[in-house]
Amino acid sequence: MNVETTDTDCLLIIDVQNDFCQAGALAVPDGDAVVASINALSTQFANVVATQDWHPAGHSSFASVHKGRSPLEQIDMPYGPQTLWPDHCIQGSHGAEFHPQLDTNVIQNTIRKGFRQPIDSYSAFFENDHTTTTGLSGYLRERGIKRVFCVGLALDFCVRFSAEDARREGFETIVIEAACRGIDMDGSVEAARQAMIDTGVSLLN
Ligand code: VGL
Ligand code: ZN
Repeated sequence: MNVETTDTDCLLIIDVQNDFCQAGALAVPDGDAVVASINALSTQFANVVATQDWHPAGHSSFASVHKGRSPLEQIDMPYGPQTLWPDHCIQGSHGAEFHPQLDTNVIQNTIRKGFRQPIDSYSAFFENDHTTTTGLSGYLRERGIKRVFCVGLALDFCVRFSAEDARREGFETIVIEAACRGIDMDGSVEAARQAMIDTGVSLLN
């Protein structure tokens, strides 16, 4: 895919990690397919940032730490509803590493998120309490970034919430759908697309 980019555009590569790809702990259907598209895109951007889901063992988003709970169930956390997941992207594990074919040389900065035990973080900008910041907005602003192009995994979770926050933070925001894949539980991909559109995010396919 060819996109016209300027030096105030940033490609934001979200969570292209082994655990979200084939045979991973939280494999996104066809997740590996994003790697080639992202590698083709990333060389077209002067600014490239990636995120890495980066949980401590026993993270509060893991179903395994909630007695009697299973992955994909929802629970109430102090900051709101939280979906429970299989153990995934544990700090330092193989599953937390970037997909081996992802071109990481072009990545200028990596934002790690979800490293606080009591709180999950889908968005690259704010944790799930919508208050605790990762510092990404300030970083992008200081670098003069005006437009953020989001790609990666999963479209209906981390890509969605990153894109919505990017827009709310004042960046023009585009999700390149061909370079994303979703988990898609209970129509969550369609819900995510609608929510992103309602927030002012552009979907490019
Ligand atoms: C993600 C669920 C849990 C994602 C991360 O990257 O979309 N989803 N942690
Ligand atoms: Zn996670």
